[in-house]
Amino acid sequence: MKKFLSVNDVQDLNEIVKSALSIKANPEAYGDVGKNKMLGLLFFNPSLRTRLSTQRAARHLGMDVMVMNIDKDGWKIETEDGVIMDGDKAEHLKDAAAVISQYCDIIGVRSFPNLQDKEEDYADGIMKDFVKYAHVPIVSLESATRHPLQSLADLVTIRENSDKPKKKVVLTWAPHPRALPQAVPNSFAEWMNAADDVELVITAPEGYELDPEFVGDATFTTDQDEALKDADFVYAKNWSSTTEYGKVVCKDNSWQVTEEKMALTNNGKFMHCLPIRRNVVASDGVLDSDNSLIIEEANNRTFAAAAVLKAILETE
Ligand code: AN0
Ligand code: CP
Repeated sequence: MKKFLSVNDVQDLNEIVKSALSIKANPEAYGDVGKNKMLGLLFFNPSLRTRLSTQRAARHLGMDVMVMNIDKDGWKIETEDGVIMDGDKAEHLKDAAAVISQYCDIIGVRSFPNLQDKEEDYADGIMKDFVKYAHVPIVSLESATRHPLQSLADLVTIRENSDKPKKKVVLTWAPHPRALPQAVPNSFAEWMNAADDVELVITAPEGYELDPEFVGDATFTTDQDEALKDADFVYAKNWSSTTEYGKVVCKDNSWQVTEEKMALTNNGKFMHCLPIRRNVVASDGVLDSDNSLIIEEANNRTFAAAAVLKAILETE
């Protein structure tokens, strides 16, 4: 694997899920794969799970890691091409990416959308520029449009928890006081559509439809109760409006995932990428129930990241 930005960078989906599960079963078995290799993790935005689980993954492979809050601790980065840099930005992304490539064998980048201009966000400029200007493989730690390490961990979690040949997976929008990116639901939909054992249903209020590129052949409905019927997995996530891009339009609390909502499912398991606002997105009763997979899902981030790093290291 030469980069990891979306499901399209994965040659064999079943193989990478298997690889993650095999590392999980025996995390010490691959301790030489990344010997004398350096991973750089660059954060333009906050993170708990991605930041820690990816470091843990690197350690399982015997890799060293450097982490940088590039937005706070580095020079202010210019991304425009050909500009006269006489403003407040001291370093161009093309130089930073090339320099970091001198120190690192793989670079991970987290960069959220600005949620102002959809076209600009969906162009995913920072991630694409790192791919263009770095000399080493780039791993997305969540871009403006996708969160592939999360989606791989989600698929691993779903496969671990059901061997049904077709699992009904429902991606449901849920309320949130702030405007959040569309990267997690986009990416989740894209990965679920690529999996042969998942029937995906997406439910969200009007104006929150995801881009057709990500919805693919999934069913979309604005009727959450209808969607939840017989679900094997319920994946909750807030995202900001599509029609009024980047805005919070719907504040309807009846979209919160509660025990009453979960009762509509087929004894369904509950998932969320975290961080989650309790009793806003989903109730304590759901999050702390035996059917909640949130902590195992976060645990699987380590093995998803390890499988991706291993696939890249083995390609070099
Ligand atoms: C981010 C998001 O919604 O994309 C990160 C989730 C992994 N969440 C928040 O900003 C709360
Ligand atoms: N799920 C996830 O990516 O969490 P962080 O934003 O804390 O890394």
